[in-house]
Amino acid sequence: MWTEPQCVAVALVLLVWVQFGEGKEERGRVWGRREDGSPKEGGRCSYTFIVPQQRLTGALCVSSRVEAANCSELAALRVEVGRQQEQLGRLRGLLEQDGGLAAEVRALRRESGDINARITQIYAQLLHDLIHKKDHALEQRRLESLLLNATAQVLQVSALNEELEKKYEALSSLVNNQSLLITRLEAQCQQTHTHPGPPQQQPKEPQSDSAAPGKTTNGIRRDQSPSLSQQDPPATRPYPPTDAPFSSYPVTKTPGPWRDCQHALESGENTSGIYLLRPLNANRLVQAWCEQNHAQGGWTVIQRRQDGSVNFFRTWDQYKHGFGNLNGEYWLGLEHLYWLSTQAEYRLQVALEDWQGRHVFAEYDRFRLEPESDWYRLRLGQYHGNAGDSLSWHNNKAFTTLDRDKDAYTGNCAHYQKGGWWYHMCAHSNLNGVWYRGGHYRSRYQDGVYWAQFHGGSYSLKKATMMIKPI
Ligand SMILES: [Ca+2]
Repeated sequence: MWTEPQCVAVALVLLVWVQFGEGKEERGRVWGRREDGSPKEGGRCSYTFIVPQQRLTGALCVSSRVEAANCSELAALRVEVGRQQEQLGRLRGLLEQDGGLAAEVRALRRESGDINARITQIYAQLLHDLIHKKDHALEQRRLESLLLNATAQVLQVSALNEELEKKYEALSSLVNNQSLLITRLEAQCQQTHTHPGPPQQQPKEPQSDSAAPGKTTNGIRRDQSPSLSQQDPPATRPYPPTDAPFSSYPVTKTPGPWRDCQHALESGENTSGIYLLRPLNANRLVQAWCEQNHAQGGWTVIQRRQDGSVNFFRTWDQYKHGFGNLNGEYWLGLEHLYWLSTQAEYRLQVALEDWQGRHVFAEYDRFRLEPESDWYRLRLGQYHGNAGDSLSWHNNKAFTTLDRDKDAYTGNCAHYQKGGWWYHMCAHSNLNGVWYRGGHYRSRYQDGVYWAQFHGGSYSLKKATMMIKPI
């Protein structure tokens, strides 16, 4: 059992613990100690100390002799308290520093927030620009699509225009032929009923024809071969009819058909005019103009330009079968040319006339065409003449028309030069171009009737004739 002084000491210590348990600085007094901590027998000792909470936990032993406690312990306690106050001061300093750091962190956070807001704004701007560019690309694609559609429509209209032009030309040719036929019929009627003289524009009609006026009709079949006519009615003739674009202008000679104009000449037909021909091995008839008075005669005219009355901007099929008017401008036809030029060896003469009346010619000692399977490729011999050689460059070249491109150029030469020819890339000559009046012409393309060695490519000739004759 504790004695009374022991109980008092315990109560005193507990009181101190209760009052200073929170670690606060307090002052108190203990009986038996002086103010400076030195022992004072029978008196009281004042003290100053801090009692940390942790230091007062656990069992507490107090000496039963309070009076025996000396002030040296109190001084040690004071030193300890002073040391702890210093630590507390340092801690306060650190706390103030922490407060400064916290303010700095808050400022940094605000700044970071501003930067984030700015980044969000820039991102939104970039997104907007991106969407705008995408819209621009879509608009561009839409415009391109519109342009393509417009181009396709232009091409369609162009094709339609070409088709209409072809129909117009065919109708014009038909009307022209009809007019010639009417004129011829009127002349023949006048000759039969009033004037027994030679017919108008009929070059040296043979006596046999004038002696039998009833037979001089416009029917080419009746004119060409009376014997055939007597044996077979026209509808059952073994020969196919000639091509539609040609006129039914009556042939000037009664016998025939001939292999070519040289054959007709050798048969005594020495008058220039329209003759009916049938090449060897060819089951076809063809009408052609025979030039029997030029350069010893016997020339079969295969092409002629003289007044621009016929459009030569034609299709492959038309160039194949021929077109135009036999007594004017015409193209004999590639298929006929092929059959004619392969039955014997031929030479070609190109006769040209400019707008000052100057005549020149170019002659090639061989002329032949390959069949259609080889695009009527041109085979030429040696040149001589005074026009200049503007066709040898086209030797061994295929024929090209606006609808069949066989030339070496990336585009279609016939499209630019407006006529079929044996184009290379493209031409030193083109006698099937546009007939311009007056010589020098202005055009976007070199599309006149020209022979480069004679007046160059921008001079459209007044007259051009291509004709062949056996060697
Ligand atoms: Ca081409």
